[in-house]
Amino acid sequence: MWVQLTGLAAGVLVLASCSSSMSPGGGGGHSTTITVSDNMFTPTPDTVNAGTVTFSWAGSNQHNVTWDSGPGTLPANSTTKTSGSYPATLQVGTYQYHCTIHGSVMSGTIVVH
Ligand SMILES: [Cu+2]
Repeated sequence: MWVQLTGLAAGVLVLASCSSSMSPGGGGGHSTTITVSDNMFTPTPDTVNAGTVTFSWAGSNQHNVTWDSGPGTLPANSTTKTSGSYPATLQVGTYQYHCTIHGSVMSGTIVVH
């Protein structure tokens, strides 16, 4: 019983520390699915565990995901398209990316840990 309670408390602490690191209304999140819409990525900044994130196109205009910086070899950039999805496998570190059509106004950050 004590072990179970301790495990539960640890889980709550992890969740609490994660959400408290976000500024109020900053639009950050914890999702392995990032929406590509006109003209923004959601959520950003995004904080996830190492592994695969999937970008999912939801807007009506053409967009792409082009990596600017990150740890190790960057994933291949997505194609430019209006629908569909694109998976990227990420390692621990901070990634910066943007859409080359819309430039810095359509950019994002993913923190992987
Ligand atoms: Cu775009």
